[in-house]
Amino acid sequence: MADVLIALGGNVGDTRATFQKAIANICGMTQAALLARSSDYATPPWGDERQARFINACIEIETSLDPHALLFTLHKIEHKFGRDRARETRWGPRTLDLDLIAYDDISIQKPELTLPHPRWFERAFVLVPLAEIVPDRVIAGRGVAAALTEISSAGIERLPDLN
Ligand code: A4P
Ligand code: MG
Repeated sequence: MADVLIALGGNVGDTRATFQKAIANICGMTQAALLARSSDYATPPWGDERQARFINACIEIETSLDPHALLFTLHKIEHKFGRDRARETRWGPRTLDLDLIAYDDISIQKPELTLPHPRWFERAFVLVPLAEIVPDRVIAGRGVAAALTEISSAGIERLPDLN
């Protein structure tokens, strides 16, 4: 079984409801156990600032799928929840983005799958939820909580749990 960290993001539609359903799909479709789920956070748009704020979260799962099969399944789930890559711009609005942050300590350097995610430590919208669930985790030689102290998390708001 592999220990996997996944970042969720979205800013089109009812993103928090999408996350709930997407997490159930991730566990169902990847034969995974959900080990941890962060709170949802409202985050200022990064990259292209002329769009609605995002909701972001992170989960930790345990799965027996290999990294490529897992990414393929995540893409299927993005599509199921309305993601249309053909119509979107890089860093632009989307219903659901599922990024693989880390898969055990595996390192892969391919365009279609880079592990750990090459930009995980640069983005507060990933680091804030990640530090909530795995503050002591070391990814590619960097501690999660320590990485968070090196960037600004201005404007990020933790949202109350949904009932
Ligand atoms: N790919 C390679 N490695 C990975 C990996 N570890 N996990 C490939 C996931 N995918 C990986 O991904 C593009 C290609 O990367 C895929 O075909 C996959 O095979 P994508 O998800 O289609 O592209 P993207 O999400 O537009 O680009 P990228 O670079 O992942 O950017 P972001 O940061 O995910 O951009 N602001 C806030 N506040 N919150 C957000 O969630 N998200 C974005 C999207 C922009 N601004 C944001 C947020
Ligand atoms: Mg992505």
